[in-house]
Order: sequence, then structure tokens, then C-alpha cells
Amino acid sequence: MTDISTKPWWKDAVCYQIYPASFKDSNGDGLGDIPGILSKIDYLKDLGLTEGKVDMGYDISDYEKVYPPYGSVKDMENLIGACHERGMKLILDLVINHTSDQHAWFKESRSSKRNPKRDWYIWKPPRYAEDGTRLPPTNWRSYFSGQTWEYDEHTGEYYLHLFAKEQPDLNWENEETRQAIYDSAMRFWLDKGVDGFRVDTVNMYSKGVEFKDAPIVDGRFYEQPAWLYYANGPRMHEFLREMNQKVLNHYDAVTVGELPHTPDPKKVLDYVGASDKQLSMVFQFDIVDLGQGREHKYHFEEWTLPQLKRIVAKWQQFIEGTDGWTTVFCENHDQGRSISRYASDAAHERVPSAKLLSLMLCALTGTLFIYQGQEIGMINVPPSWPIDAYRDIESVNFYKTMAAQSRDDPAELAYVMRSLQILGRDNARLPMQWDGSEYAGFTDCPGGAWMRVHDLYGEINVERQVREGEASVLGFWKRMIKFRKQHADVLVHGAFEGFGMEDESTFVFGKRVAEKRVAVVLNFTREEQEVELPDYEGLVFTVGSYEDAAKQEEGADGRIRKLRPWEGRLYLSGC
Ligand code: TEU
Repeated sequence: MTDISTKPWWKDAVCYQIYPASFKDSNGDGLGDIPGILSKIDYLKDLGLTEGKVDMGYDISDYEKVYPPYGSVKDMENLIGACHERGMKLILDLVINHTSDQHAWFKESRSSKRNPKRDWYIWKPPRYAEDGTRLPPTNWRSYFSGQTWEYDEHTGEYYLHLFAKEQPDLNWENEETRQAIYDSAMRFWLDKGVDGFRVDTVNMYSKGVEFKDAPIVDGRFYEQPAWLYYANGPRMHEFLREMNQKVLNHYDAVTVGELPHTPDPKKVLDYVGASDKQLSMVFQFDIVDLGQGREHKYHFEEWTLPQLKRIVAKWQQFIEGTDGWTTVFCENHDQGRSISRYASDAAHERVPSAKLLSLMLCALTGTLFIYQGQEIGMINVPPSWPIDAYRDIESVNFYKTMAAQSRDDPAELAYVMRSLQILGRDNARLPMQWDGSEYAGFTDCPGGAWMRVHDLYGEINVERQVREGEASVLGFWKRMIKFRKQHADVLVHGAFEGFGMEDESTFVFGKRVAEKRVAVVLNFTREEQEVELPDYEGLVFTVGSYEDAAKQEEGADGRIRKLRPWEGRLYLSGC
């Protein structure tokens, strides 16, 4: 049993998310793999990480095997061992909302209505319109376009798939199914020594039993967004409590739940309160949802800095006075790159932008998660890339749907491409840029990597930044990670307060613990900006993204400072 009264290891951890397909290819087939991760483990250790995470594909046909192109169970054992030898932990992605349609459970389930595993998935009879047309059980829209229901001729029923039709949803209402998930997907890997899980789509297991049509938000289509009906369902907390009692409590395992569609802090607290053991922490989605459209995530909408600041403040402050915990992240494998989304990836702006965001994130309360490539300032797909360069099912299906609906209207398609270029999941899935050699040193496959390498790999890569040392984005991240650890009491655990929250150009915030104070001032524009330091006594300039220059300017009296474009500075007092 985990003792929740002592501080758990994972609060101060710096986690690094790996997307295996795009991290490092070891066998020249163009696709990243586990031995590739192993070959770069000392790079990760050197970054100052305490943790890694592996995403092994989201349509799992056997929980107790590894997708062969990524490697074998033995490779995973080696990776777990290599992490532990270096004092690092390993967290796996746990995909238990659905399996692949190739999983033996589903093959049995679809074989007949009387099969004992029929009820392990969600099967429903068709509905019929007045004219006799067959209709799906509800009008729900899948994340990957089209319906969430697939009709199966063999038994004349539909099965539910919130994601692709190859990803049928498991029926968590069935007790036996839940036990099988705990055994096969969880105990199997915990017994091998993994330290915990990022729990995929953690709030979608309880769909309720009422399957109702969703209201019409986008009149152009039959299918409508329906997360109100399947996310955070009635038995969600009961299932998570059971998962802890039956499995997680028997290991010192950490969980970070992926929690989309949950903007209400009270509801988030229901998941992360430590005394009611459900999840150690969650990825709340407000920050990564910024700029997404109401009708569809890929209808990009402009946003303002005060909106971003309010989101940061909200999810910093919601745990105050509670026993809950929070996370700090702004990238993962489902999102556009943070420099391109929240700052600027223009030629002379991307390096300062990367440092600005690094400084902000490393000063925030919660467990810090860095996504592969973020530490070298990787940026979004170039705007010139056509749809053919995109690989992600969600983006490609959305493009096809809009092309069909608009009859290839050029204005509509230009808007779709712009949205994908900012928000598309592929932005985060380009091969990791290791060096300036062909295919960025990701692969030596003659045909290249599974996905096109960024045009700017010669400029933005690990090898070059290691050579440039402290001045590079990578150097800055290493410094900030070290700094965060040195002042963990106030940076990882302190109380947050925002200043001038309506200012459209700058972000000023403070952190407090006992007598210690931290002030952070950030310029989110390409012009010089004046900022006012918080009224904390004895602030001393300590770290900045233009450190040497800033040092010379500091020492001036008063609380007004002039910041360069995209500049950030951090001040300490009482340390
Ligand atoms: O994502 C689930 C999810 O809710 C979304 O945020 C998802 O990213 C999608 O883009 C929403 O439009 C998880 C994984 O992170 C994602 O990579 C998988 O594709 C998905 O589950 C299915 O397993």
C-alpha cells in the first residue's frame, strides 16, 4: 500500500514522454523502436529526467505482447532494467477504453450473440427511420470522423467505437471484462516492474446505460459531438476506486489520467483527491484545447493571452487547500508544438520562444511533463506541406470529410489545412531530430522515416545544440530542470498568484512558500514590453532567457523592467 502521508516520488519527478514510432529507429526499417529508445537512454538521463513513458499504439491486439516493429517483451524488460539502473522510472500508456478489433476478445465477441464474450464490448441493435432506413443506435460522432457505431452484418448489430472502427470500446459494465483488463493489461506489466501508467482516455469507461442522441451542434452532418453522453459517466469513480483496490494499491504505482472534456475543477478534484484513491494526477485539457473550435477541434479559433493566463492560473490554484495534485505540460503526441501554438516559430523568434516557455513551465507547480523534441524546440510541420504529408487518421479523415462536404471548396480546404498546421496531431509526431545527417539521424532506412522529417532538421537538432551548450534551447532546458530541482519547494510545490491578468502582452506571476518568493515575468510578443515586478520584498534576478544582458540591466531601482521580444526572467527572494 502506498502511504499517502509521505511525499510520493512522482511529485518532484520530471517526466519525458516518448512516442516510440518517432524517437529512434535502431533496425533501419524507418520506424522507431524500443532498442532505439534504449540506445538514447543516456541522453535522457543527462537531461536530468527522473522518468520516461512509452506509447505503444492505441489499437492493442494483445496486452501481453509488444507491437513487433517496436520490439519484444524482452526489449521492454531491458528498457525497464536500464531505466531503474540509472535511477529513472518508466511509465507505460494504458489503453483500456478499447482494444483492437484484432484482439482475441473482440474476435470472440463478434462471432455470435451467444458467445460468452459478447457482452465484453458494447453491442446494440439498429434503429430504423420511418421509411425503414437502418440507423445507428445514436448520432454520436467518432473522434476520427463519421459515426461511433459500426454495423456488423454477421450478427445484425452495431458495436461502439469512440475512435476508429478498428478500436471497439470495451464494456466496463461487465465485471468479468474489468477483471480481465486488470490482469492482462495492468498486472502483467506491473509484475515486470513498470512504475505506473498514463491512463488513456481515463474518463470514458463508464458510458452510462442510456444511449441518447446528442444535440445538433453542426447542422451539416448527421454525427454530432457527444462527449457529454460518454465522458465522466455515472460509474467512473467506482471503477477507478476498484482499480486501485484490486491492482494499483498492491504496487507503488503512479497514475496520470488523460482527462479530456472536464473543464470544471470540482469534477477534476473528484479524480485526484489523494484520500479517495483514484488517480495520482491528470492531464487536464484546457491548455491544449486553446484555439480549438466548438463544432470541431480542427476549426481553429484565435485566442488571447489573458485566456491562456486564466487557464494556467485556474489549474495552478485548483488544488490549493485540497489533497489533490496537478501536472504541468503543454505538449504531447496529440497536439501541435507549443512554440508554434503559444509563441512564435518564425526564424529569429523560435529560440527565445522555446526558452520563454521552458522558463514558464519550470516555474509552475505540479509534476512536469516534457514531450520528446520539446527540449530542443521542435516546431510544427512547415505550412507548405500538403495533406499527403500528413499521416494521422484523425487529420486525414477530417480533411476527407470536409473535402466531400464542401465539394473541394478551396477556401474551406485552405482553412482545414491552416487548422491542421496549427493543431494537427502529426505536428508532434515528426521524427526526432538527432543531427544534421540525412533523415535527421532518426533512421538509416534507405527509404527514409515512416513520416517526413522536418525541413529545418539541419538547424534544430540535438547534436548541434549539444555543441552549442548552454546557449542552446537544450542547454537552457537542462539548466531550468536543475534549477527547478534546487528550488522544488517553491517551484514544484509553491502557491501560485497571477498579476495583471488582463494584460494582453505579458504574463507576470508569483510563487510563494513560507518566506520564499519567486517572481516570473514573460513577454509573449515580438515587441519590447514593460512589466512591473510583483511587490515582493528583496527580489533578486536569478535566471533569464537573455541572462547576461539582463544581468547588466538589473540593479535598476523600482519595479519596472523592459523585456526584449519573447524574453523571460525569474527573480527569487528569501532563498
Ligand atoms: O486520446 C484520447 C483523446 O481523448 C483525445 O485527446 C485524442 O487525442 C483525440 O485527438 C481527440 O480528438 C488518446 C491518445 O492520446 C490518442 O493518441 C489516441 O488516438 C486515442 O486515445 C485513442 O486511443
